Amino acid sequence: MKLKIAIQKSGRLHEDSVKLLRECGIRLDNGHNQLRAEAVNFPLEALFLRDDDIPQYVEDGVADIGIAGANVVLEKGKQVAIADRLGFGRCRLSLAVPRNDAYGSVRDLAHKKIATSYPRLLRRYLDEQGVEAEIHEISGSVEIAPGIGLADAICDLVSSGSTLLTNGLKETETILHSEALMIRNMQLTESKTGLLGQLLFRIRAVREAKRYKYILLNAPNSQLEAIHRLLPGMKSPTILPLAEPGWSSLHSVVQEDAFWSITEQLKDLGAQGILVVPIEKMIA
Ligand code: PRT
Ligand code: ZN
Repeated sequence: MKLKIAIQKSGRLHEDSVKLLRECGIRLDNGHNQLRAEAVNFPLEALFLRDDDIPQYVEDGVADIGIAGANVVLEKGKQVAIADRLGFGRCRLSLAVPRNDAYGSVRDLAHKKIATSYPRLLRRYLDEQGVEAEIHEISGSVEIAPGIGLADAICDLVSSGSTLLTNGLKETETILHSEALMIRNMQLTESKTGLLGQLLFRIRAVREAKRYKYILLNAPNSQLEAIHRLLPGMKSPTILPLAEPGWSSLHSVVQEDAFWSITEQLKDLGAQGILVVPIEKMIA
């Protein structure tokens, strides 16, 4: 019995999805097969699909789980559950209008024509805002619609904003913040639920590890307490005596962001030879 995971075949989410599995210690052996791959060291099989099809395959149980953007999952509205948010593939679904248009609020879009590949999410947003507008569904190159007179505004994914800029558009409202999601079939068997639990446990350990660094430093014994207070670590730091009398080596973990704000204080307390190294997995 294997857990079947649907992954984007190629595109923006493919690399990060495969990398996530690899960081979880799961190696895919796909030989020359472009459609599926077996994991060599975990009971898992990957199916490579177009991202738009992933929610349907997971709903139908062709795949047990899948990785797709929240934008796709919510737009498709299939009966699937969200198992975790994965933190990559971040973007936003936004409204944009020609740069030179006067724009005060979303009310200005009333009775206008808006081009999008996300009619369902856009409809929901406009309804919430009480704005009546015409939604024109197109499947690609949405950003050129206003320039060729096809629409007055667009609703599309944005990350850096450069596509909007080069097409003479300005972003006016964000209707969804998106990232890759792990979705799951609603009727997984008990044993597949168990396997998914193991996978999610690894994913969280990898994610947790990325937030922290392992720190090693040497310090005079008299300052160990003060340094320990700056570095709460996991539970308590490891302290090893150095060959030089009165000195110890202290090992702990520290949040990446916090580290930069305490470096000066550590040095003021006499810490020397500070090493900060990445952690691969972290299980609290
Ligand atoms: O072939 P398949 O159907 O599988 O792929 P696809 O072409 O439909 O999707 P793909 O690979 O482009 O994107 C897959 C997923 O990546 C999306 O569903 C989002 O969840 C996520 N993602 C993250 C993005 C972007 N960032 C993004 N910037 N998807 C698309 N874009 C496009 C956007 O549509 C616009 O054309 O990039 C352009 C804007 O980018 P900026 O940087 O110029 O603002
Ligand atoms: Zn797609």
